[in-house]
Amino acid sequence: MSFPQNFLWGGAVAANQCEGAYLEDGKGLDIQDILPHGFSSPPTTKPTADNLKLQAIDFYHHYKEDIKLFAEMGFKVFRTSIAWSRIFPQGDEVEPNEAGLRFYDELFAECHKYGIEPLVTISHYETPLHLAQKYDGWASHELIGFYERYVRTLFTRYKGTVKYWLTFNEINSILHVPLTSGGILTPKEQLSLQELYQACHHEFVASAQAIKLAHEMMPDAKIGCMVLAMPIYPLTPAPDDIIAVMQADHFNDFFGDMHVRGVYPGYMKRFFHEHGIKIQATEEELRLLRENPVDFVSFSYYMSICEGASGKSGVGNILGGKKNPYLKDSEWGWQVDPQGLRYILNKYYDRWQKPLFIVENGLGAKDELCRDDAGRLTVNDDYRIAYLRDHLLAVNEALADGIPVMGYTSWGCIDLVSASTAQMSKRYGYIYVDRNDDGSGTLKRYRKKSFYWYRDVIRTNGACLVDEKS
Ligand code: BGP
Repeated sequence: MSFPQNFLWGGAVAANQCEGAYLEDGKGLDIQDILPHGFSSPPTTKPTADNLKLQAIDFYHHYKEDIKLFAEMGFKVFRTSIAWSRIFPQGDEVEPNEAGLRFYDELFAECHKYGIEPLVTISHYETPLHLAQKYDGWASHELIGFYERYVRTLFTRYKGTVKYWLTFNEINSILHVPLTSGGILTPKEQLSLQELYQACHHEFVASAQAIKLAHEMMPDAKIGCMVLAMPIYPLTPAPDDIIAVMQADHFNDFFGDMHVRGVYPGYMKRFFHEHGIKIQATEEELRLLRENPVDFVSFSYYMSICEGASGKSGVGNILGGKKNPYLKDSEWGWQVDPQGLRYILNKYYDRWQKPLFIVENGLGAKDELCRDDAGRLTVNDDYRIAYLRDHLLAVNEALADGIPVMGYTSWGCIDLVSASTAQMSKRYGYIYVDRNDDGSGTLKRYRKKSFYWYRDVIRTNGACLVDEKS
């Protein structure tokens, strides 16, 4: 097997999908508190009782128990996000909320107790609501300053404690879900391309500023961007389809290009010109972008998609696209494609020549609790094991291709609330959490069959994957 000795095995969550405690210890509201049905339904005006994220899996109070379980699986790294509104409840204050900072002090200390490195997403779909309401989120240039203050606060507090950082979760999703991704309350249909791409520019500048600060304040830390990766295959070999794929790719690669190369690419300048878009950028901002590339590129990977000059777009993780007749769907219509992971790792490394980190991957599926031989409650999630095994074998292939992959954190290592649909029943975890879509449940945790499987994968540094295959 090709997994290096220092490969960072682990799991990933985001604050808004697991913490709950949505008003505790001075936390302010964030945009997820008004999105009870996920990102394709309109927001409410205030938090409503049917919003599962308000309590989520109550990680805020269960984190010790949960991290202990992660340690039992042998995690080397745990990816989570910091809820911006715990640190700056409104987002635009001058002084941070000490109780929020203390919560993450304790959370990271708990990780280190077991030798688990925290990997922190600075902004994961949880812009403080006040920033959305008062400034229209990242549509406003002012967000750059608020984010800088937030980031400076985090680096001051957690330097020496957190070594791995990501600036924005799935930054390219802002083009598709501007409220979830960019805290922009203006409905997407009313948002002009000018406003949307200007918002991207604001995030790029904020990201570059964070990278600069990280390098100045924490020379040992590594900071990366995070993109939603979705390989796009041509529907047919027709040249029109190939060009359609190339253009669709550009809208995703744009985000990595800005973080690695630091200049607006020619294909985007053309698009801006043809659509009358004029990005307002100062010389200083453009220099900041040029001079502060990321240390690594991280990404989520769930599925691939097809594109072509004609035909209807179907479902998929945020970006969408056309169905591939050679692939099977998950229960939520995401097309399962392990080889796509090897493909995207090769493609990204060819393009950017930066170390890569798979920070999300997994299967959202319905689970049923049952009893094991010893009478303990568990889930026989062989479908999840098969999905993860096939994807890890694809990572192994990419490593053999010579791609530097830093690590792998599977998504939702403990069941949590779905980002797209806000359901509990779309489960990803190695650990089952007793909570249902109607909000009922004891919140008790149970080890699934995949828990023991992943523990073996980590213990053997991937070697057991081959035995299983043969
Ligand atoms: C990504 C998000 C995550 C996560 C995951 C799974 O797009 O970064 O927050 O939720 O997808 O998606 P879902 O929860 O919709 O199944």
